[in-house]
Amino acid sequence: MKRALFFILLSVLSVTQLIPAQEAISAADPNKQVSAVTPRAEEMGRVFDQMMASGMLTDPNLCAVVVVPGPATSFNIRFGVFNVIDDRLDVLMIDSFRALGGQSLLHSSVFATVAPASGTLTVDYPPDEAGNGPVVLSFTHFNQFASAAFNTDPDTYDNPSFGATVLDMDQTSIELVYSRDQPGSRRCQGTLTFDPNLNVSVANIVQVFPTTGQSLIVNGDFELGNTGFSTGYTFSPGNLFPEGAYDVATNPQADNSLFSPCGDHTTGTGNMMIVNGAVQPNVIVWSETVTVLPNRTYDFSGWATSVFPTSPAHLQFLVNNAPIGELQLSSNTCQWQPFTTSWFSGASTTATLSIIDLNTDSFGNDFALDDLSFVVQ
Ligand SMILES: [Ca+2]
Ligand SMILES: [Ca+2]
Ligand SMILES: [Ca+2]
Ligand SMILES: [Ca+2]
Repeated sequence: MKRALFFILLSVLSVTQLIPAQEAISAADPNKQVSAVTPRAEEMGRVFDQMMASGMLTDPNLCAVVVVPGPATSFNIRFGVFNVIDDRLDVLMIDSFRALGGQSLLHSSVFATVAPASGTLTVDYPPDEAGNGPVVLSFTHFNQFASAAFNTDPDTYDNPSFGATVLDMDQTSIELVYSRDQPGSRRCQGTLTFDPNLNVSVANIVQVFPTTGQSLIVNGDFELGNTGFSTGYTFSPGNLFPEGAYDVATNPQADNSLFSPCGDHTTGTGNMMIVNGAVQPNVIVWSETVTVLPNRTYDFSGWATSVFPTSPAHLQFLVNNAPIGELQLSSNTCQWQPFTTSWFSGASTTATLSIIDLNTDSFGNDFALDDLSFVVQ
């Protein structure tokens, strides 16, 4: 499917370019004399196949692909933008301040634009032919698998007729803003690099905000020791015979000779939170408050195991005091069980994550926690 849609991009890249009226003003600038040079769709199809085969398009954080077709010596600076993700691309910014080997290029005009199929393309900057600086474009209806194309005229500070080549554009930075009316909306960034094998400059534009795959929980693996969280339990290092007590340590049996000698979940030799379940209800075992973006889905996950076989703990997970999931531990000790549950932030800007034990038996009801994680989707 992506391949078929890529051909739509290729067709807009190949649109016959009309020489703009301003051409007479800068007739000597080869970046404005590009009507003869257009990439052939079949060549670009091969490029796309190679990109797919090389794994260039499998990054889970990939937002969009931007290409500038070669050859390296071409003065035809024609950008093709292909939106990969299910989100609306609103703004594109191009700065070539690191291009031309660090001497920098300034874009003086944008021309021969092709808007997304059912949307619009507006040149916000440069304002006219006399512009000097980055390019800022805004779009409407630039949805998943849609594409757009346009040419720019890059010049140097002191030469408004400078002929920049595709290779000169290397290190050009491209930034995208998605759904800009949404708080915490997605930002993506990439850098143009000429690939001589593909004969095209490619920028894989990947998500840089919000940060994905990174847990907001401090010390979720407990490797920093007894820090980064709050609890209603009593910290009792080396002695977990009392109910309602916990330790952060590497071996439950060292805290209570009746417990199993479990390794932690992270490495087998690291720290875990070891707990002798409380006999009062609703005592918070573990809690932490984190800052969140509104209208985002977060995954709260982690691992737990019984450390004594009798009356296993029944854990409940809460966000902002609302239960969002439970985990009934088995009586098998030292067998780490995962839990994962999702939460939608809505209007919230903070999330207080907590874990309680619904079992209040005094005999048994002993467990450990490790590798707690809270990540935005
Ligand atoms: Ca130029
Ligand atoms: Ca120029
Ligand atoms: Ca650990
Ligand atoms: Ca107990």
